[in-house]
Amino acid sequence: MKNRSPIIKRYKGNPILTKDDIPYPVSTVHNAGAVKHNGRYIMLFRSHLKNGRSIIGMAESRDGFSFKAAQKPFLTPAKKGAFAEYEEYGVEDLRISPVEDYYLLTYSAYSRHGVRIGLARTEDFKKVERIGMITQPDCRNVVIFPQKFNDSFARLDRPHTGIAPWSIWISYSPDLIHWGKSRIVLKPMGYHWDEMKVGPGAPPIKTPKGWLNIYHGVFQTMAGAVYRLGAALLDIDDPSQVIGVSDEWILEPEDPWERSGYVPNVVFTCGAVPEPDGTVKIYWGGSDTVMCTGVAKMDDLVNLCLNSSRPPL
Ligand code: BMA
Repeated sequence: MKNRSPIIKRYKGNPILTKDDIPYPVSTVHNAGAVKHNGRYIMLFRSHLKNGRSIIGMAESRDGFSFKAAQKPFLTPAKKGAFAEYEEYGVEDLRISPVEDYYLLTYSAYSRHGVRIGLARTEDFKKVERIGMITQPDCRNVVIFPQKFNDSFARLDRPHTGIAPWSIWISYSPDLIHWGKSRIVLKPMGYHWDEMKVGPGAPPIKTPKGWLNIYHGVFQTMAGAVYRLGAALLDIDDPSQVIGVSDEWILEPEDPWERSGYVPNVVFTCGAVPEPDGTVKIYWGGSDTVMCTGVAKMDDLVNLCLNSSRPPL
């Protein structure tokens, strides 16, 4: 067992949330954004409905491990108004960024026009206010930094183009609606575990040595794609600058529910909660089917980025 995830210690009670825990009909529970709000852990998770489209549900916990799902879904596709046209096929993979005294929620919105990112806001996880669609297709995996840089919001995202591999970019905005000054941050590396694509995972976490970015990397095999997690460290004042990227992945599919399910061989994160004791609880979907968690020491992740770095671009 000594080679199992030395960096992230999996919780023994995984999976922590499955479709059997949800009081309304769903066929999966995965890829949850996570945050600690008023001392309670909140997960906003994705569920496939039995028509193959996705909605977002909510679960709460006192300890970050044992979660209870809310009676009703948290966010379902808008039925009317400006958002309806772009959410028709479902809402997925929501991230939660704590900013000042509220939370920004970014989620993939699917429609006949492609996938783009919706931005919403909540203060209490009871009332949600949609703000705008903030990307064109196909730009996904938007995570907003929890603070401004020179009066601008900043985000990492994952645009897609046919002539370069899916990579992580950064953009800035004065008002959360208009985004620009885009720059590339991190690219997949050839013949490496993340060679097919990389995308932002959990919203960046501030550490004394830089912004910790837990991201996903994908490798295409003869048996399909394998999704793993990696770690990168970005400069604290100028997060477009990469200080280091761990050459090794930090988590790969190992448990049975990570190796088989709706989409086999997937660990995919949308949320991580930093703790005052220097650890971080990382939440990930296993095989697009169940939710799992594990604990890492922030210093271990940071040191991996600093001591075994591969070139970012
Ligand atoms: C990505 C997203 C994720 C999913 C992953 C593996 O493209 O759709 O929601 O977890 O694929 O299927």
